[in-house]
Amino acid sequence: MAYVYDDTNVFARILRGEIPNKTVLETEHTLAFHDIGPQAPIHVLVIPKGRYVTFDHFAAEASAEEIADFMRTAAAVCETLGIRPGEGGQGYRTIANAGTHGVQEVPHYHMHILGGRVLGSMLK
Ligand code: DGP
Repeated sequence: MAYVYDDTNVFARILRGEIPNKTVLETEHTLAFHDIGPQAPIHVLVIPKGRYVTFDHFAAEASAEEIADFMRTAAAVCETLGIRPGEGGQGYRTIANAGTHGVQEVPHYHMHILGGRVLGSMLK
């Protein structure tokens, strides 16, 4: 099934400059900004600038350059915000929700980076 990207979604509007954001890092292919409703002291969203709906869509159709840029920008966010474990920081969690069961609200692929406190143990 081919994904249909909705250009009216809120992250598309952020990328077009129609909605302001608190940017942490920006590159040619990637934007990282603070979540509007933080679930932890640090809650950053990392999004590709390309039109991808979910993680699997991004992995299947983005170029190797876009994917590498996305991953390295996400890692650079952890470095910039001082949350890398063992580097003076105390760690973080990455999450990517997809679809109905993943409870994805915004249909533009994004990685959540959460940190700044001990996080709940949803996976344990
Ligand atoms: P998800 O459920 O994984 O699709 O998470 C979407 C996240 O997007 C949610 O944590 C809140 C955040 N969000 C929604 N609208 C805005 C916005 O206008 N600005 C920012 N910075 N974040 C937003």
